[in-house]
Amino acid sequence: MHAFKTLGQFIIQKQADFPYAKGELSRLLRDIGIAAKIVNREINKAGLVDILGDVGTTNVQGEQQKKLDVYANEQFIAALTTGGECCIIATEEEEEIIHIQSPVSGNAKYIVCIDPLDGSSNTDVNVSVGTIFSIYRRKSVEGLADLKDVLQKGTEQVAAGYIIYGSSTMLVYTTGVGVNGFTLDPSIGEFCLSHPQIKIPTTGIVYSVNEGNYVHFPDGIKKYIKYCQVEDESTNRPYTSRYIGSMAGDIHRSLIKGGIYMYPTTASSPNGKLRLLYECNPMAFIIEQAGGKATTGYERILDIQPDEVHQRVPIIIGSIEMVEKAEAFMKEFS
Ligand code: AHM
Ligand code: MG
Repeated sequence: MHAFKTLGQFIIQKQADFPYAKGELSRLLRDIGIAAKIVNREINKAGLVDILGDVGTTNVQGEQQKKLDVYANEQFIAALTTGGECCIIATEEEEEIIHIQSPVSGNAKYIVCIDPLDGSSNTDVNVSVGTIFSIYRRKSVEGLADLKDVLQKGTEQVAAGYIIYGSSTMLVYTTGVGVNGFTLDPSIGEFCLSHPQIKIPTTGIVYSVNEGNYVHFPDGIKKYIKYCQVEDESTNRPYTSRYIGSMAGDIHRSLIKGGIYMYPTTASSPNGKLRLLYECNPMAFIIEQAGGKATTGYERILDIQPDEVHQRVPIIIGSIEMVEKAEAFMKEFS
């Protein structure tokens, strides 16, 4: 008989990595896995029911909210609230952090930063979207946790992960001891371990960037893109270009096959587009844990001290040799 391991079984087994853990983090990860399955179900039938398109409201960054954005946001908040392990949620969809003050979570010790549905402009056209999350332990010891507990450096993350709702649905996460990937088996409704101990190749042949913004990129990025396009047999150039427009999907491809993903500064986004707390930090933690690298071009992503919840940063992330090459171009030309 083919033995498989479910996410739930794996999480419990891995609790042994944290001898003093009382199981709260395990329960928190389990809750996220359950919400992901509910969101997955809704995304799968999105074409069938009246759930595509805009709600007509805008979120804190002035972007049109999609019905599925709102749905996913509600599901993750509900799962984290009832789970009782989380005291604050910071979500892309809400300007203010959410204090969970239910009797069970009044003194809970974890903070969750989450982008409930990333790349959601892709849902109307049946292209992969994702959920990205990051978990911190609260630092304050007395009273209610507050904003300071949320504004921690990425190096303080205790866990991070993403879910891709793609041709199959996958959950990938790290607790700081390697990266493991699980694929949802729809016939049994369980995430099953399919990609144990993922290591990102040290180099690859794919670069991923929205080249439509080329004229607005810093010179270092422009020069690096040109480098990717030059013919050179010894380094397998010209590289291939791939861009889904769904961060989790684009970075997942690099994680499995090797590659580089960039969202640099542009004229319209002088700090880059992607958010530090619930997009860049979790992806950076995962990629570093798999042996890759994540930088702004000048600074390690995980070392940035956040000043605000929805802060944006430029990012270059992926296979270590490719990221270091892009960094060298940034140093020389930008
Ligand atoms: P979102 O959180 O509003 O969905 O935006 C994040 C997404 C990323 O998944 C993706 O990599 C990027 O935005 C694409 O942006 P662009 O369309 O500017 O290339
Ligand atoms: Mg997003």
